[in-house]
Amino acid sequence: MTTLVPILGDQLSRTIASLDGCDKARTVVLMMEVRDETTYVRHHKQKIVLILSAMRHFAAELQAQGWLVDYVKLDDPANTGSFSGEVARAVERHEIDRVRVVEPGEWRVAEMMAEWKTALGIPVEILPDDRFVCSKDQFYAWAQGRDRLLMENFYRDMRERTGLLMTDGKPEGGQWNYDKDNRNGPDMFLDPPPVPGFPPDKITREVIALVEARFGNHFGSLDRFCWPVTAKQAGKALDRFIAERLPEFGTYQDAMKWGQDDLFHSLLSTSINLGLLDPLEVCRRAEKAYRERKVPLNAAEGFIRQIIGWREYIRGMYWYDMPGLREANALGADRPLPEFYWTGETKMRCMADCVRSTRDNAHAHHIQRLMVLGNFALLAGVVPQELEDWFLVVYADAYEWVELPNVAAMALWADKGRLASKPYAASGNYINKMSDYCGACHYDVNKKTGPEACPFNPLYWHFLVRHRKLLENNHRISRVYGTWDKMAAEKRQAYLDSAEAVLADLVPAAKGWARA
Ligand code: FAD
Ligand code: DLZ
Ligand code: SF4
Repeated sequence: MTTLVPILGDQLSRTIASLDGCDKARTVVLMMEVRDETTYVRHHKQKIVLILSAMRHFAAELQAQGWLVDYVKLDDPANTGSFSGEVARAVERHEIDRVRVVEPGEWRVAEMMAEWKTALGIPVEILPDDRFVCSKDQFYAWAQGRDRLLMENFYRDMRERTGLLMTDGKPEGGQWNYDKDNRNGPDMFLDPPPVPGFPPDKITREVIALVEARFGNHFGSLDRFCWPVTAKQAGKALDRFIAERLPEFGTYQDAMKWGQDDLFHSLLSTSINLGLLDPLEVCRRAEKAYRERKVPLNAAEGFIRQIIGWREYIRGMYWYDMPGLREANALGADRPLPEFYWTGETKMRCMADCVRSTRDNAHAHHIQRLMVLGNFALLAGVVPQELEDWFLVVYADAYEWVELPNVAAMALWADKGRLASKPYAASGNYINKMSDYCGACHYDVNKKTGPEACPFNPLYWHFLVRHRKLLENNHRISRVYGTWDKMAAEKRQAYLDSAEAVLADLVPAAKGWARA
């Protein structure tokens, strides 16, 4: 009996469930670089290099451990270009009796996998992905029957279940959440320690050459590629983060600074999502640093909340709300994605800096994604599916299970508030408070209307007025309608006219950036 174990590009965990209990002498591990995965959207070049290089390194590790690995390269002339085609070929090639695989992260691939049993005519065992702290079943059990699926409630359950930052059954320090301590803007003299980079080795250089040759016209630059591509490198990145940047992580979590792409963030999402780091282990390391008094509670709690709170909740919501989430558009948004999301050519200094970091690093940190890139699209009424494609293309950590709920539900409120109780809509004032972008911007953040005004200011009111029917009874937002109603009629008209002028100036992106 020979078993085929396909391992997908984001399943690069040493403890992957599909290998557990397998006999090395009777198992063929299949890893596949396939055209369909590299092109279903036109991923940022760094994202493709990261995944293919990490796959090649992982295959070499498994081989060194004595596994028989059949590694199909992208330029293999016999490569059929799809997971299903390559699994079928491998079944023939190795006279396979059964397939054992871990469920994929994406709905799209789960649909493919569901057909394998019939197509191959042999048993196909699809195992749950136990690399998440909360299983799908546990999430469904938590979600079912609740009116509101609030992240904060889910997070408290996860703290209790994992015991992280719990003492005698109570949250450490007496509170569940220290977010109020985590809202500092950038200090003028903020000087975060550099994030460790991992210069490309021979394997990565080969992949870079392949990607330049085959995907040279995809978005993004490869010049600064230095992502961890092995578990060892990811472990080093984690060590350095815990020692050097975690202590300030909480305080400056929401800050933005021009030209400073990393601040005190961990940059560990690519490694966690690929499987190079285990999310629970990452949280335990943060807790240990707190218990040893090396980091303050607001930092450790804030960081742990991002992982066992937000990350697990987002993954649960994806499976709970699919396949409908991909079509969701509660606000009826119909504006094409503006061109500057791809070119960065805009006089809005905040937006230009976020797009630049995205192009150079295949990364932007959370508040840039949410309150600049997402917020503008929300206010302008960009079609959710166009922004979703953009986010899926441009970030090295983007897979649909994590990208889609963040974009559709958190940033665009396309799910009508199942995930976020109110839209994350903000005027220039918020960006000014949390960043140093505005001082040198072409626009004036203090001007509310007219051609010199920060575009976020009139767009904010235009958004609220457009969606009054849906939002004015939302107790978290209804107050602002009182402010609007008290404004002089001319002022209100000036806001609406200015917003219309901003919207009229938006140049739609050409087709073909995200999908061929
Ligand atoms: P840190 O700031 O150091 O946070 C620590 C960890 O917490 C991250 O590594 C990540 O694993 C986790 N985390 C924090 N917030 C979230 C969240 N909202 N959802 C899931 N995990 C979270 N994250 C992705 O991994 N892939 C995506 O495609 C993605 N798209 C996003 C789109 C939008 C519109 C928004 C608002 C957020 C998105 N995020 C996504 C979440 C978050 O922005 C990134 O995880 C984070 O910026 C990664 O950088 P970091 O590792 O330095 O994170
Ligand atoms: C994103 C991606 C890319 C670009 N290429 C590959 C690949 O060639 N082979 C592979 O196994 N995985 C790749 N991936 C990651 C997959 O898209 C991911 O595993 C599925 O979408 C499931 O989340
Ligand atoms: Fe962005 Fe407005 Fe500030 Fe300019 S003034 S950086 S557009 S928020």
